[in-house]
Amino acid sequence: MRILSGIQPSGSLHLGNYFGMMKRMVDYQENNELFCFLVNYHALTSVFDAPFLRRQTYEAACDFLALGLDPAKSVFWVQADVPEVTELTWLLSNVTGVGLLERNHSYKDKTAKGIPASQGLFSYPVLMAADILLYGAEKVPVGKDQKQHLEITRDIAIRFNNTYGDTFVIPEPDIEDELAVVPGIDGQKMSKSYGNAIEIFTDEKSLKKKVMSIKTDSTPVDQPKPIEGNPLYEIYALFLDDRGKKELKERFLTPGLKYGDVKKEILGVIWDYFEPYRNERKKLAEDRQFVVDTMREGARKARQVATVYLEKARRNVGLDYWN
Ligand code: AQP
Repeated sequence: MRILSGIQPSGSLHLGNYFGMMKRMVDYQENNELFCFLVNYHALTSVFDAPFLRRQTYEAACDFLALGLDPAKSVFWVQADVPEVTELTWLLSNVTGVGLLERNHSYKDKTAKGIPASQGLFSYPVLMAADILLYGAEKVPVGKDQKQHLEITRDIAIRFNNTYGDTFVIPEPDIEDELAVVPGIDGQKMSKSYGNAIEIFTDEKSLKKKVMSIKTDSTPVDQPKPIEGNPLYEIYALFLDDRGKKELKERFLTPGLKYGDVKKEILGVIWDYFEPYRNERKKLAEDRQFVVDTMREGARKARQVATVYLEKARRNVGLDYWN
């Protein structure tokens, strides 16, 4: 099956990105045709600092490679290295109702948080639709925050196919309920831009500071602790199998549990979990040429698929005028 997903290089990648999308992508590469990319055109909707974006694009490439994305088993590239996606965005724009975009929650949330209400931000889902349709993706692993964007992609693809004839594969979202929304240290959705994220590759001191500030409720020590909506439980559970989760639940429900002790455990769990990846990450950061060559080769492979779909779309809308 062809599986595709992307991530914005708009800041340091965090546990929400990892469990919501990155880890699942790495797992999928074993038995599927995996397409994975860094969506830097999308990042332009909220990042206006060129050196920062440049740096983060490189950092995100190192992160993904260190976490196990294997360029020999997948196609891994940077979105702007295949600029055909912007042409497809234009073709799709003409079958995208303004009402569809006006109902987009993410646009409303982002502008409410102070991100400028630009035309780029408004049409973010059309660029995302182009990303997905340009590669014929059948399945798209994402966190729950992207559910509506996927529905918009499907609407646009269906409208295009109905207008111009069968052109695009209609993709299915792949959202895992348990990992749908990883909470940040304040209990809200963990996000790069909300200052509530626990970064994957951070130093031990910063990690400690973040973990120690995970929001807790004021349940007395001698009372059972809540599970649902408790960021401490939810973050810890990310690292556990079913049996571990069951035991953790019992500990939370047994009076006497001290949140301070749980935080120390979580710190150790996160630090140990990423230990091998940290070592790999260090090696990659010292071999820039390898990373650059890998990403260029990924873009070459991605482009081969992209041009086939773009040509088909151009033909079907009537842009093949010299033939
Ligand atoms: N908290 C989360 N829980 C589960 N999944 C999440 N994802 C992000 N946050 C969580 C998933 O990570 C993938 C990549 O996200 P993105 O970088 O393209 O954009 P985003 O969803 O907007 O991520 P952020 O961190 O929240 O970025 P900002 O703050 O820049 O908007 C997606 O599959 C997403 O669902």
